Amino acid sequence: MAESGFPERAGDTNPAVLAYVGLGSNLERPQEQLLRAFGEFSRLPGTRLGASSGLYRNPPMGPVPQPDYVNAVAALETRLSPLELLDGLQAIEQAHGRVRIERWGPRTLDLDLLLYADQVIDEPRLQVPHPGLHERPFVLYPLAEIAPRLTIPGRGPVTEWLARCPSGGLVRIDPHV
Ligand code: PH2
Ligand code: MG
Ligand code: MG
Repeated sequence: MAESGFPERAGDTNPAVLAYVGLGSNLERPQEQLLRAFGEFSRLPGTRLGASSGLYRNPPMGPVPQPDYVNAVAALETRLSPLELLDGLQAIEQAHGRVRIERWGPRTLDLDLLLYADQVIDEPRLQVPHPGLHERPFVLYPLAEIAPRLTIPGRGPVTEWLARCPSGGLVRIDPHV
C-alpha cells in the first residue's frame, strides 16, 4: 500500500492481534463496495482477512433522510498498531471515493474500527470499543454472526447486548463465502 503513503514495512514486527471492522455503504452499489473492501483488507501491511459476515440491508439510522444501508462486519488478523490500522482503513475509504460532507450523511464506504484485541482506547482520533457498537443492530447482528462468544471489553458478552437489541429492519441479503 505504498501508494497510499503507508510505510512499506509497517506492522512487520508486532504480534498479530484480532481486530473487528464494521463496514457500511449506501451509495454507488453498496453491496459491491463492501465485497471489494473485504478483498482490500488483506492488502494492508501485516493484515489478513479472517471471518466476514453476511451483508445486511437496513434502514438509515439518524436524522438525515438517505438511502438504505448495507452493513457487515469483518475480522482482521493484523500486526498493525491501532492507529496504523485506522490509517489503512481510512485509505481504503478514500480509494472508494469517500467524501466527508455531513455527519450521519450518506457514504460510499464507511469502515469503523470496532474492536482491537481486548484493548480499550480513548484518544481524539480513535475510541475502541467503538462508542455505538453495543446498541446498533447493524453492527451487533453481523458481529455476533462471526464472533458469538466475543466479550466486548468493558461492556460484556456480545450475546447479552444482542438479546436487548431489536433487529431494526435488518435483512440478510447475501450469504457469500
Ligand atoms: N452509518 C451512519 C449513519 N446511519 N445507518 C445505518 N443503517 N448503517 C450505517 O452504517 C449508518 C447509518 C453514519 O456512519
Ligand atoms: Mg459508522
Ligand atoms: Mg466511520
